[in-house]
Amino acid sequence: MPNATTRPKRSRRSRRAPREDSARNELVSRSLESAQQCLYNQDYGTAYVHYLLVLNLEPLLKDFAKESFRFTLFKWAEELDSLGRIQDLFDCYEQALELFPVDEVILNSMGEHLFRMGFRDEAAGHFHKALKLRPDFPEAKENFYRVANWLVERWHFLMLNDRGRNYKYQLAIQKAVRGGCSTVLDIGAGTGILGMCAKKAGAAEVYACELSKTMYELACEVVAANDMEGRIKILHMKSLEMEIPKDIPKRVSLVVTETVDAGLFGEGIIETLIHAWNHLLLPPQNSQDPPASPSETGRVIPAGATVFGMAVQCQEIRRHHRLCVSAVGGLDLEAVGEIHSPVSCSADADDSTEPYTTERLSRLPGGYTPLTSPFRALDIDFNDPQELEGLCSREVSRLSLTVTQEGVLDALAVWFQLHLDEENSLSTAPQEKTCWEQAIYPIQGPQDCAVKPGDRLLVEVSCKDAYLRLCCVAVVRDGCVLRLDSWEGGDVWGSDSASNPEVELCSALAGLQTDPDGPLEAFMLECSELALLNNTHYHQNFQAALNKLLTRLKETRGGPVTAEGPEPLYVLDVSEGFSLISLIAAHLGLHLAAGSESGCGLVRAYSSVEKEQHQTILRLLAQGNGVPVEALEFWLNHVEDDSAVLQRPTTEKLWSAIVLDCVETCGLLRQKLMEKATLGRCLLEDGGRIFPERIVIYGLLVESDMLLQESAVQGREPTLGFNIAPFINQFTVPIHVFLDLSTLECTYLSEPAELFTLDLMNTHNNYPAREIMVRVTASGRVTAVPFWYQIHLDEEWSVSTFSQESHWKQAAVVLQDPLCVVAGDTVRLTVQLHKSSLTISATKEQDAPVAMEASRAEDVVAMDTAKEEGAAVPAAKVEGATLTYSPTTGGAAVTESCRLEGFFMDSMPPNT
Ligand code: 44T
Repeated sequence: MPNATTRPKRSRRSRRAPREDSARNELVSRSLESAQQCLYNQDYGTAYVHYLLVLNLEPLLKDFAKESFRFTLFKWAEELDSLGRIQDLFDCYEQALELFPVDEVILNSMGEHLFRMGFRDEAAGHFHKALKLRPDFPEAKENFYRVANWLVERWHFLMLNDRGRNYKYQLAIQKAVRGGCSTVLDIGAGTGILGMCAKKAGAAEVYACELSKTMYELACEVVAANDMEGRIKILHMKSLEMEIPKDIPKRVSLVVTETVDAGLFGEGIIETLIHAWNHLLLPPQNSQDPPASPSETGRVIPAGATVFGMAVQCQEIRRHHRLCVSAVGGLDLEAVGEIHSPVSCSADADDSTEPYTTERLSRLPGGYTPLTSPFRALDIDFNDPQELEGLCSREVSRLSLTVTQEGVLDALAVWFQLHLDEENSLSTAPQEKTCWEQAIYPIQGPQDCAVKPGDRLLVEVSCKDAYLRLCCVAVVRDGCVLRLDSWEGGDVWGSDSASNPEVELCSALAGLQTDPDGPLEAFMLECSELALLNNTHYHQNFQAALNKLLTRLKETRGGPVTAEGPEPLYVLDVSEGFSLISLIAAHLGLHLAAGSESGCGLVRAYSSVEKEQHQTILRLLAQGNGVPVEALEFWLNHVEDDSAVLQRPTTEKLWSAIVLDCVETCGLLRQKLMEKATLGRCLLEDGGRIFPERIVIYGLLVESDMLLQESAVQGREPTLGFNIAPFINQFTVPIHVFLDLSTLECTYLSEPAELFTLDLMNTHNNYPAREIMVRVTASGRVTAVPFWYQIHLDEEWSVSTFSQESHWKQAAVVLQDPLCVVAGDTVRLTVQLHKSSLTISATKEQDAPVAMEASRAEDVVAMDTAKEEGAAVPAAKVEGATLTYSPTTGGAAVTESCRLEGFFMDSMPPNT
């Protein structure tokens, strides 16, 4: 316990304290003693109150008592958290930060609580502050890198690096201002660039509003750095809340905005502009009236947009949005019927679904095939308030498109042209060299919808809840109609004898009434969960590795044979999200028990899927595959209340296999992986295994401008003449996630190299840094080191996170100072794993400084040894050892222990 029993040295000041202070000193000293005593007794709440009193009365003790105070705070916060006293918890942190406003450990710890409660922006703000105070604070770094995207989304960098876009906006703004629009409002200011353009072009009054707090603060910094402080009024609010004259004195003549997403309307531009026309803009120029002075009318940049669409075949989209396999890992999936992703435009889509997702078509692994020519889906004039208001009440428009290419209909892809004014426009089309993604409207349905040239697709275009929706409702072939909205598979081509396309279309639509019984209930899984379910290789390898282990355990097992059959083998799957592994194990158990009396099989599998729908899918699949209900349990159903979590199981039973979910879809190792492995290992029976047993991290050197562009504003030149980069680049993070390495535009500068090995059967919490020499195979600038994982289930079976079928993306460390190399050079990579976050630095071998001080390396090794000894206690004793697990590495670790204890408790099989 830090400092708890040491007495403070008397300071000079207190020796000279006047007599009237003696009563206070007495109180301080007694409270301090009480605090220490309570801390010793683990009465953290009382200890905390005493410390508060002491430090408020005698701030000079802050240095001396800081460690104990933090420790008390973190322990008390854990208790408050487990009691659900969230408001009290945050009140305590607020008090603590009043005493220690620049304490990075407290800030970071509060950030972690905020993050877990779902306050992501606020959490990110705390991590950022902690990191500013101590840039090398590993816990804050890891936390910040994981959430920086919430604070400043990565596309800000892309947009600022997109010179074409910047230039066209500048031209359009200049033209409008010089043409007489003298009062300007920038809606969704971001870094403030468009407002600054207007000011520079000579606008008399410029206002800007921005709803994100971080972006607002950034815009203020940027505007001040460009000597425009006081000349542009920036408001931290949503434009919809702005009022005249409260926020701006009078209506403006120009609104500039780029509040558009890949689906055009997703950032709310329709509502934003309707409100702006009603409340913030001068009246529009009426086309029937003679032209009025630009200073008396209002206008908007962009002036309008045209939306285009195209039907595509794309395997990558398909496997993320629909179930594409009929069996995996020995399980027949027929029993479950239709499963689709939460992206749906169908009429019965509810709140849990989004109408579209976004992808850069040109970067989809495996590519895509256009099935129709691009078609015009919608035109919208942002300078016509009536048109904007009418948009959502507008009739659904129906289009009939001719299929030009044979293929499977997987999605409608959508992009647009943004008309800034009559002369300047931006396009987000897939073939454009821009940073824009396209909106993807996947086709849902239980089976592939094969189309061929000459078929016609019936597409409905509408605007509901301010989202643009495109829905392919039917395919018409040779006068027959295949409805896609209520299709249950099989041959449902309705007959339609008309040959005239117009008649054909109308009668096709007439046949589109919904089936009165409605379609069968379809299940929903997240896109990454669906891609995982579709990954046959992954399940096959798990099945093989589990089978090997379970067969061996069955053979080596003596043990009591009860009346119900042999003592079962316990398998725990602690995967996050939906997972079939527990069911695969239970299913294997049936075969292993073949011949015995037990109808239940040899395996009791425990799944940690939480969602009711997920449990239903697993139950249906169990039923469909002959797995009895008793063989599959939902672990979290046993933990009904907090007290159950804290109850200590008395059973002696241990697990035969524990399946850990090691890598997040984004390409990073899961947080707390090492701790989970350490604990998990202690809960294994003799001969039991953790899956995976080992993870090997691979990486290679690449030159990729794209990765640089997405991580920071590049180049030394000011952006449109403004000084912006140094401010926004504070939010640069050196790790790029959700990367599709197979389609990244880049040059490979080396072969893949083994960077690191994590041995989960023998985990460390701190590994010493490792150095790898990589031979350069091509000349260029090393700008990034993409990395991925080979997940070894056992000696024989493994899965890679970098494969066509994988549901994982890759990640990359981006080097802001590229390393110039020529073929034949050697690059020294220093790879450090702290908890579950990887840092990589690269130097050229000949000018490489000594990358690590020897003493530091020794320290790390020494720490490892100590931790290992603790972790290696025999299983029977570990129960107790883990309960008293008390981390010593500061706030982050302290808050972890609570959850780890929870995990430990959660992971014991229940009493039998
Ligand atoms: N993403 C494009 C969206 N805002 C672009 O807080 C293209 C995505 C994209 N502020 C890859 C590439 C790209 N009042 O800071 C944001 C937002 C703010 C408002 C005040 C309002 N009514 C609003 C609405 C939004 O405006 C800023 C820009 S919004 C989206 C821009 C590069 N992935």
